[in-house]
Amino acid sequence: KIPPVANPQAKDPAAIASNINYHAHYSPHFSPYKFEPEQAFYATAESVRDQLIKQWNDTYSHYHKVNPKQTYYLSMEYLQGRALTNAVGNLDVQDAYANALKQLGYALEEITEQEKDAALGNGGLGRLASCFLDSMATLSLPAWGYGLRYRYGLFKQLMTKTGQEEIAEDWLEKFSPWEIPRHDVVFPIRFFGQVEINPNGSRKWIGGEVIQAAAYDVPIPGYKTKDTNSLRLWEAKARAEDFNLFEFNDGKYESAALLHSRICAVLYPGDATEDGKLLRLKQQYFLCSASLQDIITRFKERLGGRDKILWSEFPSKVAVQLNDTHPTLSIPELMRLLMDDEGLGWDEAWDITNRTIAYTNHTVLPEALEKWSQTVMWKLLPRHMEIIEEIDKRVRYTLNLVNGVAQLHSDILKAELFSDYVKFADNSELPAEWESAKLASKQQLANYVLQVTGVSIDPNSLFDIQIKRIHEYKRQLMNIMGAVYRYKKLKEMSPEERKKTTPRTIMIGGKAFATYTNAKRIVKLVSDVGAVVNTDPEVNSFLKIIFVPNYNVSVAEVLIPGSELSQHISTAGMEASGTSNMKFALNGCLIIGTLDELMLKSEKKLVKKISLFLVQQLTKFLGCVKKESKDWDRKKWTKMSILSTAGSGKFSSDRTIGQYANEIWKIDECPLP
Ligand code: 26Q
Repeated sequence: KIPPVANPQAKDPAAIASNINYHAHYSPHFSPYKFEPEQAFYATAESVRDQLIKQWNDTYSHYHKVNPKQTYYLSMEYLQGRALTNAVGNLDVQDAYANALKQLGYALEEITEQEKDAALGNGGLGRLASCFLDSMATLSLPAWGYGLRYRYGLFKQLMTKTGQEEIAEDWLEKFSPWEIPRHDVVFPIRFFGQVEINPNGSRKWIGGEVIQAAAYDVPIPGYKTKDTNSLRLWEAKARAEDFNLFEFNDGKYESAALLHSRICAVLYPGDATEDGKLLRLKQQYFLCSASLQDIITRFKERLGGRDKILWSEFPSKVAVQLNDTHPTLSIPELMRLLMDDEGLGWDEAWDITNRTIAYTNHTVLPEALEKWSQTVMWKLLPRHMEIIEEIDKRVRYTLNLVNGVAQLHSDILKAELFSDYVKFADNSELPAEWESAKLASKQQLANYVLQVTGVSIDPNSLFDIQIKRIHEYKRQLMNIMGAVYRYKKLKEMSPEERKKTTPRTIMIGGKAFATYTNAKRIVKLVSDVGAVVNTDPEVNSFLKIIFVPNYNVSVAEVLIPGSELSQHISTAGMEASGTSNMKFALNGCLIIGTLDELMLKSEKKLVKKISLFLVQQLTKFLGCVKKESKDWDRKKWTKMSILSTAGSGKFSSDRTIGQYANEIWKIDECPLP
């Protein structure tokens, strides 16, 4: 009964329903005779995209006209998760779409669940990049993300009898309604080859192999603003002229051009320790070169009517932020482009590069820093190696400032900060409303756990959660040992004694790197311990242990709101900052964290080495756990929960990005009128 109408700016539910119906009929991805949830998702997403594209185009023309200083965030990873809920929320059309879908016979939640997570990242670093994109748009900042369009993102974790199995996550299996292929944006990327020295002394990188970087744009809407920025993802393509058809006819199908076009095939799934592999290095250079060529092209397009390029103005138009060491080849690449292509001298190029590029560090683990052999580097990027050696010579003895992800601020939770909020938390109606909101989230989480594991958990038990990549330094092992201890204690108790304990549901989730044997053994151990405890009728109403499979952004969106206690128990000195800790705190969850000596002694430059033994730590850990149970007096816990949310404003990524904009990038907002 609903007519299909192409009305991209539809705002009321009936018009939106018509637009969804239009896409179901005229977007050529599916048979128009089917309108099952999957088709309904794609048609809905395309309808939402209509709205995004208008704003996205307007934003681009606005930036083009105003020509503000713009930030470019370069990251090898973006953990975007699902886009539909985020888009309807940010466009403020959630109710309208829910209504429209109702007219078409669906609930919005049923449709949003159809979407696959875009998991082009591993963990904290990738998710931080995605949060930052969101905040940059929300704050109306002229700021874009650059990344790679991996054909396969992070693997999907399947739990089998033998533990974790990895299967490819085909996020592009059908297609992504959120990307716009930009056939007009293509840059050549060179690998290997040699350096040619001209009679005037200038140098040029020639020969080797050249492939194409092709752009795909993902619109990033902000919250309560029309500003819609871009995440530009590069895909590798072979150039037609590089196909040697004679060779191809001879049966040589694995031409260099074809091999190179696989650069973006897969995201490297290692989240901390990985050896330098040639393909990874190629990926990194591919991202840096394509993005910088694009940035320079845009700078030249926006000269404001002048025909002379004033390179000294470059840092007042461009800020580049490097997400960890992964895109640091941007530094010699910008130097190369400025010197070899644009003809600048070293000093001028170095001054521009220094004033343009900033770097954020995400790890304190030395083994997590990628190392490349000089032989490999000289072969793949000969001109860059010359530049790197020159930089090394010149800056070896100068101090360079970088910013870490976390400010060491041990006094943040001091009593004075919280004291302001005490009245607020004691307000008579608030605690009851707070508890009922938390209970509703716990119920949703319990439903989800039942759906994916078949185990039913009690929403009235304490929900104790540890979700993160599985790593020895993150000590999921200590957590599960604590759970085993708890189980043993419960077994020793009399039924009366058991009734006096606080019922608890321990949930652990996370992916283990495929070849990280110990991490995989921990995953298996957690699920095996769960299998014993959960089926023990004597204790299973007091303790349940769940391994939550396939932890990803969407799963986090269910787990974090339902949490009451979360575990951040990494070995002291090992975690750069953590990010989910802040999301838990914001959601009124109490966190148990490592007392990090390094943090307490941050003012002293030298910290004595602390050795840790698991057993010693476990005792302390169990001490904490005992205290939590005592605190599990509803009133007190609710108050702490309220204070936790109230005190976490500082950890908003909007605040972080606001500070980056002022202090590092020196960019202003550029809102659409
Ligand atoms: C390196 C080489 C080869 C292949 C992959 C990698 C690689 C990939 C991902 C190395 C590191 C990562 C991801 C690191 C990460 O997520 N770090 C986390 O970043 C958070 C945000 O700053 C911090 O809060 C966490 O403490 C830190 O662990």
